[in-house]
Amino acid sequence: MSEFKNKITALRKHHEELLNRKNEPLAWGNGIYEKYKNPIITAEHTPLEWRYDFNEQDNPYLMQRIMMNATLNAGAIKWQGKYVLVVRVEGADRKSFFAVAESPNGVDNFRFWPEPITMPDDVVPATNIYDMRLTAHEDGWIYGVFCAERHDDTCPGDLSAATATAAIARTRDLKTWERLPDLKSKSQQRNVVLHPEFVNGKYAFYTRPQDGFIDAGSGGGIGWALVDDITHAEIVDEKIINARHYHTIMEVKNGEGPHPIKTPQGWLHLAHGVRGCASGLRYVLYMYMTALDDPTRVIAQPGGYFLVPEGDEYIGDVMNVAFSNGWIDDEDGRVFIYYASSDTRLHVATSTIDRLVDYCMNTPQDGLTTTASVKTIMRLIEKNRSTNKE
Ligand code: M1P
Repeated sequence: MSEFKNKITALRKHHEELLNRKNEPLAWGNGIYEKYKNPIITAEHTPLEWRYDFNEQDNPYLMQRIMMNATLNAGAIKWQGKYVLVVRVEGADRKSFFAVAESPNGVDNFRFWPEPITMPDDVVPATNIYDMRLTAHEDGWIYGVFCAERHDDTCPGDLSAATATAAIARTRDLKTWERLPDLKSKSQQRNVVLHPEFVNGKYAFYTRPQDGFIDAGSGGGIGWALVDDITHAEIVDEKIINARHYHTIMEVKNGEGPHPIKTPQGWLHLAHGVRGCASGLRYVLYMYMTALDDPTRVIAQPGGYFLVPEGDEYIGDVMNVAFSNGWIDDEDGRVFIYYASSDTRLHVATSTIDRLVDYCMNTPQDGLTTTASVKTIMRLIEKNRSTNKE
């Protein structure tokens, strides 16, 4: 065999070993969920055919002709018995695109489908698209709501001025996507999520109004808006349902993660909160619950964060970021939480509906002052003293 063919064989073997690598839960977590030893999808998991030209004449050095930078912020769905992610893949050219990866068990053996998604453009094409939230809606369609980023042409001299808009597409097979017009809104929008059920006969969106591309500014938190026609979606009334507060994990920004999971006790929400510090912005995940009869009424809000970047997760393209826009609630009550670390690679954490509801209902709320936090700790100490006496 030629040296070139040997190199290809070794490359394919190395790639297969990575794709087939078993994952294991880490010991000694927090009891709320288990994190896992390995990331589930990295840039190295992308198919070799997307990166290498295997023609010896054209690529004698077997170089990567197209490099991949990151695999992050994936929408998630259980589909035909498989754990399926619509991954945000980012090339070395900084453009993100969507690609489907599936696993037989949700924690390892993720494999990309052979081709990335070709997403149709809206009337005004976007420069970049990312962070799809998947919703299997009761109308029968699977919707993907994602951010469409365009240059802000009101600032012609500023090459980093951009606008964020919520884009909407729908599919029945995750392969062919019908693009609908972008969500019309007075403000910029990112982290927009479609609720899975009709509310008062309308489509319901979790929103995140923001003053600028980066700054949430006067947008007070996670919002909610009802829309009559998803094929011409427009926000007319928007109300904030999960507000930001001073000196909390979501002081600067927050945003809905995947669509909430329906449980007998209420809707279970996963979201991200952002605060500023000397090393930049810190993105962490948090949870809350809303009432079944009114998904805008918060019934539980555990204080502080739920999941943060730890160890190697802290390092990457955008440091100190944990972000999630996909989770799967399985038939047996297990929940697979897919999160990205530092905008670089994807991980899974596993829990159950029961544990997550318990976490939401029984974790003390943030009292918003040091005095309140110490009182909360003291109450637990006293409780443990009386338990230990029994
Ligand atoms: O870089 C961290 C995250 O920043 C954005 O989130 P938000 O809109 O809340 O600031 C998104 O661009 C997200 O993709 C990214 O992970």
